[in-house]
Amino acid sequence: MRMKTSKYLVPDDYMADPAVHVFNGKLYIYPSHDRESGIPENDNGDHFDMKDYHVFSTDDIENGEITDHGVVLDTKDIPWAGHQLWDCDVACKNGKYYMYFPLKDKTDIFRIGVAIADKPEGPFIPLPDPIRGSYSIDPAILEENGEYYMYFGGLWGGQLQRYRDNKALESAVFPADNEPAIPSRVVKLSPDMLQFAEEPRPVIILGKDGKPLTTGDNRKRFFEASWIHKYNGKYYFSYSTGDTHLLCYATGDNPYGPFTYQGVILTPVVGWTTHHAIVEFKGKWYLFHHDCVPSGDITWLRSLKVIELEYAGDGKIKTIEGTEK
Ligand code: FUB
Repeated sequence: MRMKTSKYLVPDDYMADPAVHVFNGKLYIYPSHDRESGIPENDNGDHFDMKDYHVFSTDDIENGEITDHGVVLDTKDIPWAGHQLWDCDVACKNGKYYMYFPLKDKTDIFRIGVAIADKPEGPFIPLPDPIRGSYSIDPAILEENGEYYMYFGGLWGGQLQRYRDNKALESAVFPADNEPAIPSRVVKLSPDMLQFAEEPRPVIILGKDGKPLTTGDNRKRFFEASWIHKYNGKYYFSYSTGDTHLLCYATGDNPYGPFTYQGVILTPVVGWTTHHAIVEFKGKWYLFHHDCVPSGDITWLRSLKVIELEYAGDGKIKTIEGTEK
């Protein structure tokens, strides 16, 4: 039976930005933990002022209980913390679990930190410093043949427009509408999982004409919320278009890309942000995401959802409606 309508996973709290993985046969969900901070809404996302993470797990996403493992990392325990604990992801290597999280440091610059656990449900112990050379937000990890790759970056409040060639600019630069759009980044992690093994590279998304998407392609180009999964030997790089509120995807033949734009996964939801994870569990594919229906469209109080995701015979993802009738 197909789960045709989406369902809310944590009805009694606000959770967003799901990263989802199967570890030891169970599904683990790593969301951001939204809260009311009283900070007014602005284009910089200051109203997203989260302080901690919970982990959730289940054996049966369609009918089973969702276990809340409680607070597994708190900014008060992160030595370099400023504020704003945004979207994280978790990877497993040699029985250890590594959480990658974006957080503003004490000078209001987003960096990506690492915290380590012995179990997928944590608790996660943070390292004293962020990853050297890290910047911006929204890390997502791909494991491929024993190598681990991090995709990251986000515009506006995510600060990606302040960097070019991995160097900080004097001030933010947004390319003109006819210039290549600002890309997400991808970088291989060091064997100990704690640092970048190389300089981050741009994730190039090509249009059907074989040319990189431009800033003006704002219903297709990357904005934030990178995710990566494999299906039938292809790499599916998916992301939010931010100010046009779509989840889109592009496919490629290797983790570094280039990727070719394919289409829309999810049309706009209630709320400004849209963010997701795609994962296979017990033979079915699922889209995890969030919306602001339960909070009455308070854009910084988001609720976790899941719905089954389907591929057409040609490997295309069937578009899902963000607002169900
Ligand atoms: O949760 C804060 C930010 O909102 C995330 O980092 C973005 O992807 C967007 O969902």
